[in-house]
Amino acid sequence: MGTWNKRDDMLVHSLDPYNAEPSPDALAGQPITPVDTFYSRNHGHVPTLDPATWRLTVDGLVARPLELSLADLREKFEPHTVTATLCCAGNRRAELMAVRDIPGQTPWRSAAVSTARWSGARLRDVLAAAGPHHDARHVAFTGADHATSLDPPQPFGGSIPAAKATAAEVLLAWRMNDEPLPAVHGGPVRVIVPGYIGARSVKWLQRVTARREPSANHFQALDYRLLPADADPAATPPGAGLALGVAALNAAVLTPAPGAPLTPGTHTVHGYALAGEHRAVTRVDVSTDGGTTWRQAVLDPPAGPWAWTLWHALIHLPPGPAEIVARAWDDSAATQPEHPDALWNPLGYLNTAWSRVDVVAG
Ligand SMILES: Nc1nc2c(c(=O)[nH]1)N[C@H]1C(S)=C(S)[C@@H](COP(=O)(O)O)O[C@H]1N2
Ligand SMILES: [Mo]
Repeated sequence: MGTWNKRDDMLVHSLDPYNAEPSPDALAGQPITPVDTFYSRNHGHVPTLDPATWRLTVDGLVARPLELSLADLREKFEPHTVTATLCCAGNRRAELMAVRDIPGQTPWRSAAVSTARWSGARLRDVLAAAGPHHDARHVAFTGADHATSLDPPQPFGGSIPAAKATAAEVLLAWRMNDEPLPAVHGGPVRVIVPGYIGARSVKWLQRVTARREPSANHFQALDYRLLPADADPAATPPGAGLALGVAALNAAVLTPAPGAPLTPGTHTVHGYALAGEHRAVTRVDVSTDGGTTWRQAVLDPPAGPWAWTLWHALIHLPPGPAEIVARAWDDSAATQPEHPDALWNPLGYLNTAWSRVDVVAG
């Protein structure tokens, strides 16, 4: 067992803050990611909070501010379970960094993504108990951790529109895969915002605030934004660029691994695909000639409307080098862009380019 009870074969980008993604073959073909395999993305030290003394404050534009213990959440609200995929907005950043450097950011490969069964109370039920004002258009979350990259360190936070906050799938979760939510994943209680970038699923939740405007927290106002390619992040005012929320259509090859020595002949390619909010993955194409010809992958039925689509395809490799390429389509007939060059952005978010893996047969 590695750090935070993770598998020894995690790719650990940094130990503190702990940033690690699983070996891609550990995700392949597994609809639910075991807790010891689930990627983890942290901006500060993991806080260890005592579930017995933990309290959640619900405040802002509400008629009745609340202070809730974990026992209150369990006893006063109906429990719900949602199978949801979390994907970091920086997933696949390494391919953007190969186009042009992105200093100071984690070079995530294709596995900053995982799926779990999350159980807890619906955020909308908790908000309803507090009675939000009609002009509360956003719901902000604040965590207990402090981002060590900021001077002075600030708590991690973010917000989602009220329309999403009151949707049935958004949870205040205290269980992950039917176990108590582990500290590294935000225990005792975290937010789960299915269909949004991972950053909005705030861990170690302390405060839920109904607001007129989006959160002013660094990670909403300045970070997790899609800036134009020519913008200087250091000179960008708060709120500039596009605030990332809804996740984007994406897909990646999980196996075979890049550079894998393979025998000529038939092999199975495994991967995942994700659609944006309220969209479904309808097709995944796989090519072994860099995208000149394609065949369709077999899609596994997803574990629910908020879970990834796992897929596999049989390929035939003649002797020699081959480039395996995958791309997904959604139910609006949108597909992914061909090259990361077209997507490069100064903070390195949302690389949704065709996934490419070079292998050699022979
Ligand atoms: N409080 C807090 N919440 C957080 C973060 C964090 O650093 N602090 N990281 C966010 C990001 S960027 C992602 S991708 C997910 C990662 O969740 P995981 O560590 O459970 O995989 O948590 C989000 N919630
Ligand atoms: Mo993230």
